[in-house]
Amino acid sequence: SVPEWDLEKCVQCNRCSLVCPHAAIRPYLVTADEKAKAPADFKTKKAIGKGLEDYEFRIQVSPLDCYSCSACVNACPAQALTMKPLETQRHESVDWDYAQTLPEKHTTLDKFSVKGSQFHQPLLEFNGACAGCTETAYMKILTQLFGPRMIVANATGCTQAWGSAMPSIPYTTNCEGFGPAWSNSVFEDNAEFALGMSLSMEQQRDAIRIKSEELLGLTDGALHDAIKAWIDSIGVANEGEVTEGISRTYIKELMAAHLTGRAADLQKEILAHKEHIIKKTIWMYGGDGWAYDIGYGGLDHVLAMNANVNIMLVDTEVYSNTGGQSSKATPIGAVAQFAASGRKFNKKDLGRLLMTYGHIYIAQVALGADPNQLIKAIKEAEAYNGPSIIIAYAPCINHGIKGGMGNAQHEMKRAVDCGYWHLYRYNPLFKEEGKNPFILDSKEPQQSFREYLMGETRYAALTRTFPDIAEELFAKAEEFAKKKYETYKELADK
Ligand SMILES: Cc1ncc(C[n+]2csc(CCOP(=O)(O)OP(=O)(O)O)c2C)c(N)n1
Repeated sequence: SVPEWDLEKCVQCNRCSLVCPHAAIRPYLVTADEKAKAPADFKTKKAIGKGLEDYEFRIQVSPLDCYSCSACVNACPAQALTMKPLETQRHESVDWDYAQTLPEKHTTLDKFSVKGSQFHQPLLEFNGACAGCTETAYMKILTQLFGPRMIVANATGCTQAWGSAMPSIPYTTNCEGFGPAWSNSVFEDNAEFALGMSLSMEQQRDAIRIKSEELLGLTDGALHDAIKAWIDSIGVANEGEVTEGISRTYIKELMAAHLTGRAADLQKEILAHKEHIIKKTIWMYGGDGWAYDIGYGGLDHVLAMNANVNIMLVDTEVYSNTGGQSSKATPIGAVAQFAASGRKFNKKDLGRLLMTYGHIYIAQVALGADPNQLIKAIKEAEAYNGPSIIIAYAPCINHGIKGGMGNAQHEMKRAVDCGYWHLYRYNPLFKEEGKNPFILDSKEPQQSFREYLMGETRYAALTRTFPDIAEELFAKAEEFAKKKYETYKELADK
């Protein structure tokens, strides 16, 4: 089965696209001219929203790329998507092919919003992950926000397995040929691998800066202004986003300029390395087995320095790729390999450990619980001129969620509502402004913690296999979660 879109019911929120693990359902903005040239059944409706007045709107499914997980159907607040047998939807492939030819529209819609982000081409698509996987959506949105200037250092694990099912690679490029540069290292040194990339990028960009400063004194007019604007933008707040347009102008002016003598030599040297003019964003990506356990030494080492690197840590609470072994992120009471009678120890609180340094941006997020908080955290982490880590809750097929992985996004919400997973941001910049750096984004838990546990086989199974231990461990788990929330509340109230 694949989703069928009901144009009448759709409210154009783009949540379906946000949660799709495989980028097989996407929103499109269509001009009148594009509509006129479209296949006959390429139905559209008037786009809603400020700045979208000139466009029609359409949700397009790729029936042959969909994995049938139903995550989009479950995320839709308007029941505008229904799963239908593939045979009834095959014709949509023609529309999908046409949608792929439509250029991305530049609107005034905020890129850092649920709706706005989804009009940007995902530069991660049709990966080899399980149907309903939640790891993929976190990386997908990063590629929508920063993809063309993004470098990814991927630790070993599921993220690397579905991210490089050789010879096919799900990371892709936009129409200008730019996309994430991706590479994979081993568990043990992924953080150092990313640090090396960061140092290299900085050196190469600095070399451009030195040459640009010399060229500035040898030029006038539009080129002079472009060089000056670029030099002045180095080190400003939110540099990556700010310098994108400035860098493009600099490259354009430099390419068009007719220079002689020393200026011409500098022009040639700078243009030979023009890919370093735009500021890159470096992201480590990996699971809890990497970050909490095997790669923790390196992670801690790199975070303790002041490099401008970012981490997207997808916490599945087990070593997913090798079949679900327990890690230090596995919570007390959960059944995993090497913990057949339930894990006996509390989960490591990685975020709070790292807070002791004071200079690291840290966020805990869960897409299905609060996508706006996730996007806010991503924006702040990338803009922060220092190390940042986002710890993202990523329910996994190993958890045995009731109703399957199509419910994984709801499961994240349930986890937050019952106090199993907490949302927060720790931003050292707030401290500089004299404010509390810790913001608790989770509300007081309202739902039943025990009911949440019983909705997942990794917990529920223990009541059958080890009923005596189960009761004791679940009580401890609940107590631990409560204490954790109280601690976070204290931090937030300081
Ligand atoms: C040093 C080392 N030990 C074990 C392995 C085998 N291995 C490959 S992937 C993996 C699981 C990764 O788990 P995690 O980091 O949590 O990522 P996930 O698969 O959950 O995304 C393991 C144990 C390895 N590659 N290197």
